[in-house]
Amino acid sequence: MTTHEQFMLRALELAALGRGFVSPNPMVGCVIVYEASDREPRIIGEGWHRQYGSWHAEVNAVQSVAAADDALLPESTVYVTLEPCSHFGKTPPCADLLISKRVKRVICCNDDPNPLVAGKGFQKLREAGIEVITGVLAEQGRRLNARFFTMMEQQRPYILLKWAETADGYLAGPDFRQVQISGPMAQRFVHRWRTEEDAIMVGTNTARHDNPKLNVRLWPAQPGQQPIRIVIDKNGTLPETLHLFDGSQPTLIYTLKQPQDARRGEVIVLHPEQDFLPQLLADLHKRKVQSVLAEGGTTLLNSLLDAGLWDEMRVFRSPNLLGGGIKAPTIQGTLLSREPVGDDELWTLVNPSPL
Ligand code: AOF
Ligand code: ZN
Repeated sequence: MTTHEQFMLRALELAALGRGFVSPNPMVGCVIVYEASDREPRIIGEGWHRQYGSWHAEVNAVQSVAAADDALLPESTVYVTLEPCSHFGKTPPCADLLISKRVKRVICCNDDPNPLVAGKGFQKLREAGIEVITGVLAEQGRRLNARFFTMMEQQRPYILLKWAETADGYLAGPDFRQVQISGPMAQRFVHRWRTEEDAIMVGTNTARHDNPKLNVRLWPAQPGQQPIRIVIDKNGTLPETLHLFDGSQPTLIYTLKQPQDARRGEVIVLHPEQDFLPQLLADLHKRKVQSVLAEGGTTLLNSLLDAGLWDEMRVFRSPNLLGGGIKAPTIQGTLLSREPVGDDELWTLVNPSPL
């Protein structure tokens, strides 16, 4: 591993501390390294984007530099996981800050795909005489911000499919009979994931037969970390008494027919003559929903798989047998990891070719 990669790895580590707090912004980390010619490089500042709407990583890193080290900035390299911004958003441009501090060099993983930035940050820095290197640990940077890149490049949220299946490949009993397939540890994992994504989605059968609450209970959720609930109810026939319609969390109901009942939630009526899922995803994009965890059932999961509208798959495989029932979707994609979670095994795969 090169020196650049080592410092960038630290910046990526810092960036990840923003997980669950910065969406729809990217997670960004920054490390400032002073390089005296006769000594080992030394970190003099670190920071990350901690909260949506708040200071960017570069600002926090510059702020963290001790007053005594301020004079070292013109001989320092700034490692930042994403191209410094060039626009006036919720905060002034980070590129301007780095220019005003007269840093020597800026090294990044990725260019910012946000059309407001998209190369203009680098251009500003270069025009000010600052050396710019990009593409260091680019893969890791894209993976870390897969949600942000998907939103910016594909104009839709990042889609995670999640299910639990038995060793013989079933995810529910016959007639949608609900059976607990994965163990308690796996359930805690799912609740943590709910804090990490913007929204959770279920299809009509799951809403009707499981009556899920789709909130975070088995993991400590910070304020603002309860996800939006999304339910598909094409015919508008789900009972208004479902937990999903209790008004306890923001809930989006996608339908083709305005339901005539007292359910609580925002109803979005889509056009019947156009494909349902692309319309739903376009609407979520408009709402700046950056990621969706699809938790079932098979109809929804298979529709997303068939349309190629998925990015990541997380499957708990339990050692138990069911002997019959509803078949789980086919596991596919590039395997990232297989790890034991309690008695289950968690398979994580990514779509090698999102549309
Ligand atoms: C950076 N450093 O740490 C982050 C950046 O609304 P704002 O002002 O917070 O701007 C959000 C946009 O800024 C976001 O879409 C992305 O393009 C960039 N995020 N840029 O230089 C950071 N979080
Ligand atoms: Zn910025």
